[in-house]
Amino acid sequence: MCNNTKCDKVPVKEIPSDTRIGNLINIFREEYDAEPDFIVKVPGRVNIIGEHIDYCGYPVLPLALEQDILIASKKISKLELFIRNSDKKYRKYYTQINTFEDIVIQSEPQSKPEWYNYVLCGIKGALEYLNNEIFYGMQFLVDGNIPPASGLSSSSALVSAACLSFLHGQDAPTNKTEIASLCARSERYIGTVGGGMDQAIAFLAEKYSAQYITFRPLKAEPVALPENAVFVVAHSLAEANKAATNDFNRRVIECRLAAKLLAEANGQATGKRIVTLSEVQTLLGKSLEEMIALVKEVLFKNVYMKHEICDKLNLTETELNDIYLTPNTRNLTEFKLKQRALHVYEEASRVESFRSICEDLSKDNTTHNGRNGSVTNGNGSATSFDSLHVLGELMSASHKSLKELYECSHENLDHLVDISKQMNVHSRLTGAGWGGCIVALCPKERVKEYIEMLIDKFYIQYCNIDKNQVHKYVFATTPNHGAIIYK
Ligand code: ADP
Ligand code: NG1
Ligand code: MG
Repeated sequence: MCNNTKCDKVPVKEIPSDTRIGNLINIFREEYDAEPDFIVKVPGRVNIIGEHIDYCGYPVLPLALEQDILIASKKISKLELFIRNSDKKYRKYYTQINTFEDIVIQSEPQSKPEWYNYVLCGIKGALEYLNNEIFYGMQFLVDGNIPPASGLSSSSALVSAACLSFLHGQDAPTNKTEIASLCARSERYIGTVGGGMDQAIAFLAEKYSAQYITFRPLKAEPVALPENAVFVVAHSLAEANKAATNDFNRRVIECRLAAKLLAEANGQATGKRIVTLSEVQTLLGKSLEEMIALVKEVLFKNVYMKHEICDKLNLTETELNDIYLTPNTRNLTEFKLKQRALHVYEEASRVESFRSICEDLSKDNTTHNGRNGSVTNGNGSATSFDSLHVLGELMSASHKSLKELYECSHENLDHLVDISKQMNVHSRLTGAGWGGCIVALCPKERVKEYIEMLIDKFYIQYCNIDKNQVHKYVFATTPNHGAIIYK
C-alpha cells in the first residue's frame, strides 16, 4: 500500500479518531446494522484563478479545502447498491447493479437533479472503467460539509468519492491521475460538460500549496503561495445548482463555437471535430495576446444568430445541434462568441502571470515554506507587498471579466467584491458562479479585521444573518491534501 502523497496511488491510511468520523461510523451501524469496511474522504476546492477556462484546455490554479465529502462503505455479496446520507433531508436510494448501461442518471433539463444522481455518476463511471466486471454490491453512507451548490465543488467531491469508493470496494487499482480523468468524464452524466479542474484537484492536491493544473495530459504542479497571503472564502448566500439550468453548458458551447469560427476564418480545416480555444491557439501558432487581437478582428459582432453560425461553418441546423450543442442548449438561437472568447484568452493570460509572480516570490523565499510554515523573507517585505497587490489586481480583473464578459456573476457576489474593495482587499467569484462564493486575497495580518468587516457589512447588515451562523459562510483557507482512503 502507498501512503506517500507524492506517489500516484490514492493513499491508504488508518481511520483517524475524530468526532465526525466517529459519528459517521455510528450512523452507518444504525443504518446498516454493520461496520463499514473503509471510508473515503474527498475535499472540495477553491479556485484561486482561472475560471471557466478548464473546458477550453487552459491551466487553472485551485487548492483543496478542509471541507470534504466522506463516504463510509461496506461490500455486500449481492450486486445491489444502497445510498444513504447522514443528513436526513437527503432521500435514501436503492438499485440493483449489473452493467453501467443499467445506471440511468436523472438529468431532466431545467430541473435540479436528486442528490444521489451525483453518486450514480461515480458508480456508472466506475462500472464502465471496470468493463462491468464487478464482484460486490455496496452500502454507502455519505456525509458532507462542503457548502453545496456554492462553487466549492461539492458535486465533484461527491462524484469522486462515490467512484473511488466503488473502485476500492471492487479491489480495483486507484491511480490518482487516471481516476481524476475518469471522474471528470463520469460527472458529465449529470448533464454539465465540465472541464476536469474539480476532479483533478480532488485527487492531485497537496497540503500547503495550490496546484497549477494542466490538461491533456492531466498534470498538477505545486505552486507555493506567498507567505503573507491568506485566501478567504465568503459565501454570497445565493446557491446555484449547475445542472438545473443551461447557463453553464451555454458558456461551454459558446466557447466551442468561437473556437470553430476562429479556426475556419484562419483557413484551418478542422472538419466536424470539436476544437477548444486552446487547440485553436496551438493550430494558429499565436500567443495569447495575438489570439485576443484575432478575436476582436474575427468575432467582432456582439451577438451571433444560430443560422449565421451554420452558414459560416457550412452546417445544417441539425448538424450544428448534433455535433456542437448539448441537449439543454439546442433550443438557443443567439450566442455571444466575442465576449466569451475574450474572457478565456485574457483569463488564461492572468493565470500565467499569477503563477509566475508566485514562482518569483518562491525563489525569493517569501512563500509558504513547508510543514512548519517557517519562512525566510529573503527580499524584504516591500517586494512581497507589491507582489501581493499585483496578484490581487489579477483577481479583481478576473472578477470584472466574469461579470461583464462571461455574465456569470450574481448581485450578492458583486456586493461582496465591492465591499472587499472598500477595505483594499481584492477578490473574485470562484467556481462556476451565478451564486456561490468569492475568494479574497487578504494580507495575513488583516484577515481577522477583514472577516469581521464582512460579517458586519454583508452577513448582518445586508443579509440579516444570525451572527452565530456566520462561521459556516466565511472562512480562511489552508491548502489541504487530496483524496484519501481510511481503513
Ligand atoms: P458545486 O458548486 O457545489 O459543485 P453543483 O451545482 O455542481 O455545485 O452541485 C451541487 C449538488 O451536489 C447539490 O445540489 C447536491 O445535489 C449535491 N451535493 C453536494 N453536497 C452534498 C451532500 N453533502 N449530500 C448530498 N448531496 C450533496
Ligand atoms: P463548479 O460548479 O464550481 O463545481 C464548474 C466546473 C469546472 C469549471 C468551473 C468554472 C464541473 C464539475 N465543474 O465548477 O470544471 O469549469 O465550473 O471554472 O463541471
Ligand atoms: Mg459542481
